[in-house]
Amino acid sequence: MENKRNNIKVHEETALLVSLALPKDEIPPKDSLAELQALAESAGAVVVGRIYQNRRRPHPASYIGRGKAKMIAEIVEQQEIDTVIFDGDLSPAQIRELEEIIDAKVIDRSELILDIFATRARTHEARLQVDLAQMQYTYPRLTRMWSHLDTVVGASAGGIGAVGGIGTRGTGEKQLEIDRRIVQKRLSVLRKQIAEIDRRKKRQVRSRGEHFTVSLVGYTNAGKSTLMNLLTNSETYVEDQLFATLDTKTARWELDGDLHVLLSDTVGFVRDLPHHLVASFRATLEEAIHADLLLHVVDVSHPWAEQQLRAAQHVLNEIGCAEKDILLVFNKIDKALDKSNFDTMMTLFPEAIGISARKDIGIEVLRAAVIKRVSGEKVRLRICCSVADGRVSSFIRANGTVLKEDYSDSVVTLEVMMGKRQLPGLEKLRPQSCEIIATG
Ligand SMILES: Nc1nc2c(ncn2[C@@H]2O[C@H](COP(=O)(O)OP(=O)(O)OP(=O)(O)O)[C@@H](O)[C@H]2O)c(=O)[nH]1
Ligand SMILES: [Mg+2]
Repeated sequence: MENKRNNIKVHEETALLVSLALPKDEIPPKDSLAELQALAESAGAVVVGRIYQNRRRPHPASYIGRGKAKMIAEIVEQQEIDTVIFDGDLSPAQIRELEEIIDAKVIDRSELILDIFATRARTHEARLQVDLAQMQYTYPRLTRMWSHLDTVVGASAGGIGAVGGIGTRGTGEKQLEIDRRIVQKRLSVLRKQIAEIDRRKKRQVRSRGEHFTVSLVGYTNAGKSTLMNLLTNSETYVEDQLFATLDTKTARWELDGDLHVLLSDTVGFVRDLPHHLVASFRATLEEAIHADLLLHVVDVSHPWAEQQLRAAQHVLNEIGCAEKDILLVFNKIDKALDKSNFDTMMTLFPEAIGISARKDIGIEVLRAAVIKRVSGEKVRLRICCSVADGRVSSFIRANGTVLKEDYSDSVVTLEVMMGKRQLPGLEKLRPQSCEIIATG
């Protein structure tokens, strides 16, 4: 039997989507399937149909009921469908059972996401991370494939004829052991390479120590790259497609006068992101983990904006960003047609800043909020410097508000309101004296 899982080529594939409606579902299956369809299309598949089944819980052996599986098998045969994608996580045993009934490749949502990452990963680093995630995820399933090989080899040993060819001869068990060892070895090589990248990335992030760093995070397709492009005049890939961005990009965002931050665009999050993928994308997410401030971008025009926001929060918690300073940014307000949905979101999250990255709306409010975070708590300072010292006075004028100035001989005494975080920058310029006279 040809093993269809060996060669996952999603391009130009026809796909049938299957969803199980369970009582505990947070999102109705219709909407969950709409997302699965967007994911499948992102992977290059052509979706030819959707099938639902209501059940109290998944069937332990075949996920959906056997009768439904047989019905799917008929549709697959009639319409020559290549792939059946299940909107949930299937166990290796369930996949085996389903592939016995249905003559098509059977994959689940996690595998589909892994596949998108595999086709989209451009840099060496992203490829390694996807490789590792795929190997870890498919490992239990590979064991299943090999147990199938086992029986073939076992049969050949029993005299039916040599079936497997080079590499599959010998006892099945030995073969299984050898293949397991190959996978283990590859996994350990990948882990080492990724650990090295991790270290390099950490050094890189540390070297940005004196810059204030801001990361764009949020659900896939929320508009992070569009916002990045608008703020930094760069040209990051923007597409109405899930997981358009897989690699981190960093650029300078000029805030005001001398004030700037380093802004990073990151990979988007999705509901139930495969766990291995989160783990191996830690290096890519390193920017987010170490950023001084996160801008959590939400597509507020989306009917499931709140669920997407919470799913992204869940991933942020998982990568250790729960305690971070996070600004909520509600994007696509130009499109938020469902006013009641938008109003509910604003009631739930009154601190959120509404913007449109595409139409350049609300950016000044966002900029002001970021400036406030960068500058930190305001302090009132008394600074003395030489009148001839142009560097000190231009720093003060760029980063603070001058309240009073007194000139006597060649010395100027200024009273200034300035963000606390600007103090180290000021001290580096060595004014004659600088004291805090009030805070807040
Ligand atoms: N109407 C409207 N569309 C927007 C806005 N911002 C982004 N979009 C569109 O939303 C889609 C996704 O935008 P991206 O910037 O690629 O989203 P992303 O968050 O970077 O997505 P991933 O990289 O896939 O995680 C594109 O078609 C954008 O043109 C906006 O303010 N209004
Ligand atoms: Mg993007």
